[in-house]
Amino acid sequence: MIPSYTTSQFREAFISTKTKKQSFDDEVLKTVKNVLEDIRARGDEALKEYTEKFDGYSGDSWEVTKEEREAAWKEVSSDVIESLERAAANIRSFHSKQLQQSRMMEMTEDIISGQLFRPIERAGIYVPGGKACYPSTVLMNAIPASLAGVKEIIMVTPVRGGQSIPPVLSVAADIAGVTTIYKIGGSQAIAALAYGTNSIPSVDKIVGPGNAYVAAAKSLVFGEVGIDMIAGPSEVAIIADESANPVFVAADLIAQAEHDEKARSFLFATSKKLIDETMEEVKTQCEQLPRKSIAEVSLINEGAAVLVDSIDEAFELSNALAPEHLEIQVENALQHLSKVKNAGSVFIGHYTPEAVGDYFAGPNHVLPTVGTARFSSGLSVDDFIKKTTYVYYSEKALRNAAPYVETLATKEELDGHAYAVKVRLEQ
Ligand code: HSO
Ligand code: ZN
Repeated sequence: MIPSYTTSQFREAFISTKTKKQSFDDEVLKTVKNVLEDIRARGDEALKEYTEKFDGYSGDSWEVTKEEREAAWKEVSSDVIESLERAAANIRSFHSKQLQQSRMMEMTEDIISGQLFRPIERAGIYVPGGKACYPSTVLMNAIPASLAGVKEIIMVTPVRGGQSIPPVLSVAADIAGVTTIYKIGGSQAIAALAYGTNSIPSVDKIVGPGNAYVAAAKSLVFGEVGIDMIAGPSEVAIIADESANPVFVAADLIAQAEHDEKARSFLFATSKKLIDETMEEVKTQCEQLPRKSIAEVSLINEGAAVLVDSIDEAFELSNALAPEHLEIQVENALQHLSKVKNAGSVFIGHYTPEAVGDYFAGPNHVLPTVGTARFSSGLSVDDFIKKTTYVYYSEKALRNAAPYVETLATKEELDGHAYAVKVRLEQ
């Protein structure tokens, strides 16, 4: 069911810059531009119209009230609450170690320099409400923000065919420290967060996944507000040798594929036997899968199995691809970790399925996709922190620096700069 590729065919199809480009459909961009302009111009009035039209919600207030948030807890079963709380504890523990103190780089009598680390004031978290309604994503987005010290964490999510949001999202929001939840979604919600309306405050940065409209809206408001990333389809690359269990490998390829039709599942294996057995397993396991039709489309259209000559060749391929998730299912897997150059998150050994990281282990599951792990990283506390540099010079220090600053300023024909130094030393 998963097509076979040679290494060079795989490179051509998935790694070449020609095939990797992420772009938005013209129609989507046009629609989103209109929505953004409309919300900027007409605020709440436009937001109400779009929310009625797209989400079927006609209420006058978008905020999920304290009472609604309390009531949600009674609608979610205790095993789900316990699992969310345990996952949250692991995510919190992992991310808390990313926190850094403001620091001084130099401190003498005459020169002090350093960096101030300050949280952004207000963060907006987009949580999809359609096919992909993931409470785990609420935890992954809000916990780093809360640890960073963001005062207001504003979550937006659309209602689904009614008046309220899924209770489990509200419970996850409480566990993760979300301050306010608004029942809005789509590009109109991104516009409201970016520009602010009378009832929705503008934020400094918007994070979280969404459909093509949400992604396009985030890319268009970027610059006026920060964004985390433009996420493409989710992907996994599995490096496997003959020690791998085809049942496990197949399960992980399918777990990726069930996300959506565009999800990408790749296997780089050193053993033909493993590939053949994995293919058989994929067929068998897909039969039992409730999301069989999604997974099959994804595996057939977007998947790939590549027979490689060696584990090292598999790593070369994987580094060139820069997958969002990389699984290393080979003997002594931990010893190969140092070969990873480009990947969003790595899952090591036969008993570390991506699923344990998606929900529970602690690292973030909001990760760079479609090769962007070459230059960017998964969501972390850093996404919610600004690093302001500072410097102090005494008169003596300025005197020592003056000739060099003046020379460079003169070279750049910026006499005003040179004078700003000179005038202080002349007095
Ligand atoms: N694999 C997804 C995250 C996720 N999986 C959420 C299940 N729920 C992207 O990393
Ligand atoms: Zn997943």
